Amino acid sequence: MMQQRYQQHDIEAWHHDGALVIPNFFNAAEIAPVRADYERLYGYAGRGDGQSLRVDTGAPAGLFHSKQFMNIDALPYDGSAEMNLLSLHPALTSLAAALLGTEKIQLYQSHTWAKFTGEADYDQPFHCDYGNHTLTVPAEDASARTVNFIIYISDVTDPLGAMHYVPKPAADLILGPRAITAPAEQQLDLKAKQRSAAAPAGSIVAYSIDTFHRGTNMIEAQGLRYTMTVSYKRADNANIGFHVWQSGSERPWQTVINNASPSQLGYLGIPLPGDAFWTELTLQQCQIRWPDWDMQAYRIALNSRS
Ligand SMILES: O=C(O)CCC(=O)C(=O)O
Ligand SMILES: [Fe+2]
Repeated sequence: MMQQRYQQHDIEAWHHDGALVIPNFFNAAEIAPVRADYERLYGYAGRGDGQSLRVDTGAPAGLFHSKQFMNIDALPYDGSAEMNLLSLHPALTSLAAALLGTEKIQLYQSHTWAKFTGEADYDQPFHCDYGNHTLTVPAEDASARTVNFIIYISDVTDPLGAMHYVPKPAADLILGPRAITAPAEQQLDLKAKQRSAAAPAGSIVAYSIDTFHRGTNMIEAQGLRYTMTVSYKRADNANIGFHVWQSGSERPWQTVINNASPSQLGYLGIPLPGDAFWTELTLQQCQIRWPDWDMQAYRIALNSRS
């Protein structure tokens, strides 16, 4: 059995602070093939002249700008099985389940993000991410919120634009009932309490849709920052969403389906072996649709029911 990669105090820290950095959560062998895919997909060196771009916005802690959001692709990826299964890695799903307090979880977001020094001024204001994860606001019950991971595929230092966050107790002292982006008057107070999520490749940061945080600018010349954003919610939580996995049938889903375990596919909404969805007909038709999907576990469960 795989060794658990977190401690009970990590779970408590996440609930208390709204964020948690676990250095070297993934080992070098797990990250290497994914890094190779990023290099092929996004390039190795910075673009333009690779010198830091500083836009004087006049804002106390940066602004959002569309150029910050380039080089983003969603699951399934045009890459290796390792890249496609990283979001569903058992160590990660185990942590997501522990943080949400239930085994019944769903992957609702998985996207890449490659940032390069000089491609944008990546400095953002403090905000929460719920604006495009729900039509409402963060629930008061943590299990009805989200776990949002950033997985570091390359080293993420401060000069390479590490995310900064404000631990919840400090944010609560500064902000009352809040908007998605903290008001300009409070940005400097939040900045005074910010912590960096800087950590080496293989590390992860876990936060939630009610955690105030911001992207920071890249200032290291020719720098690159490769990350993957991966988010989980409770399986029955229709108040949260981001991607619709079923859209884009021309995308390389076979890399996920042919390589994932039944429980990993379950996190995408595919019924588990033994579910009433699986009948002789649905099994046969799924095998026609995905000829290289190993459906043995589903077949065995069906046969043992009859
Ligand atoms: O990439 C990061 O470090 C954080 C970016 C961010 O918070 C956002 O775009 O919502
Ligand atoms: Fe954010």
